[in-house]
Amino acid sequence: MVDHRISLTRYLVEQQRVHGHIPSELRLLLEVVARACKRISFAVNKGDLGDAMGSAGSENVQGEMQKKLDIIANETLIEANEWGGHLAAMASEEMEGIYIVPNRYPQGEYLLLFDPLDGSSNIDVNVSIGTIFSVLRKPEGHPGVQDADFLQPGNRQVAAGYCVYGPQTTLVLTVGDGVAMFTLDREQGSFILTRENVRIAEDTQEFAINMSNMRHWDAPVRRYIDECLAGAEGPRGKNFNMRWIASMVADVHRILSRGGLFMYPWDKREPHKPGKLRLMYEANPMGWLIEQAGGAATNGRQRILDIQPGQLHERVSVILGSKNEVERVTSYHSAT
Ligand code: P6P
Repeated sequence: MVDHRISLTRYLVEQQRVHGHIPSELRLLLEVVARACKRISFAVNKGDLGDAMGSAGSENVQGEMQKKLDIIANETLIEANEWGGHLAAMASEEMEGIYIVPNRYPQGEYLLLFDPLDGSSNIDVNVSIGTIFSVLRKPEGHPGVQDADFLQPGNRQVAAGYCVYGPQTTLVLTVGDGVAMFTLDREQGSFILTRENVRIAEDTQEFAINMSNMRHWDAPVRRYIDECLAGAEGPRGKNFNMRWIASMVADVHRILSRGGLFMYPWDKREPHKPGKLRLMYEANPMGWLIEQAGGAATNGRQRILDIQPGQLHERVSVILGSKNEVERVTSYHSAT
């Protein structure tokens, strides 16, 4: 039987050849990233049958305890991408500084940023986790690559996506022409197009936030959640549902699949930090995907993709998802 399904490879070739959306170097980069995600998926899916579970006994640059799979995922992405000639450098949540492609390999024109395994506190309890990635062009006009080359706003991304390791392994991608989803066919070992032109409804009755932080929130967030909790008898005139997976990839995948609002806002616990999540390799790629699907993403006051980064690992307050709800929360901030 002829397989009429469209593979990731064919989708990317058509984005390159038919739509002219991506050059061949970027197509090759995305195929390598997808192959790396496939390998990470196989390591994650082994669970206790492999020897990759549990803590690595080390801390990452963020001072967070590393899981063995955090390190394996990071190394998998580095090794898969360093030799291909399409990248100048990489940056990762698991590494302090940038990783410049070694001189023994040709240097390319792209920069790859990633959170190699987001939500890794969920690994040991078998809850969905994922890899988040973002691609920028290396600025021209100077040889080599510098840290500052990475400090570009999210509106300069040329590709962004994630791979969620859940009941299915699904790669979700945008190159600026909408959002497409590819499910891993484990029998053939290839990602198959299962959804494209993904759209998020502008309204929702489902929000995602860690409610245990309620007493630490700023007034606009507190007002929004209180109104949701007041339900049909309250000012919103409708009931709301709540979800919190504590894995951004899984929460965002649900929102891309059925709408919703995700918030990890600034709070009083560490007032000097603008938020918990990272701008460059979490909020920017997720924000672009959400916008490409018709949603919105702000830090409460500004479009996330317009934020000019000052540091590679800087954090940001994140409010993203169904457009009308993001605009409502953002309006509550501007009212203060
Ligand atoms: P909390 C995972 O550690 C993560 O970075 C995101 O994936 C997730 O949304 C958030 O932190 C969960 O944070 O404070 O609820 O454990």
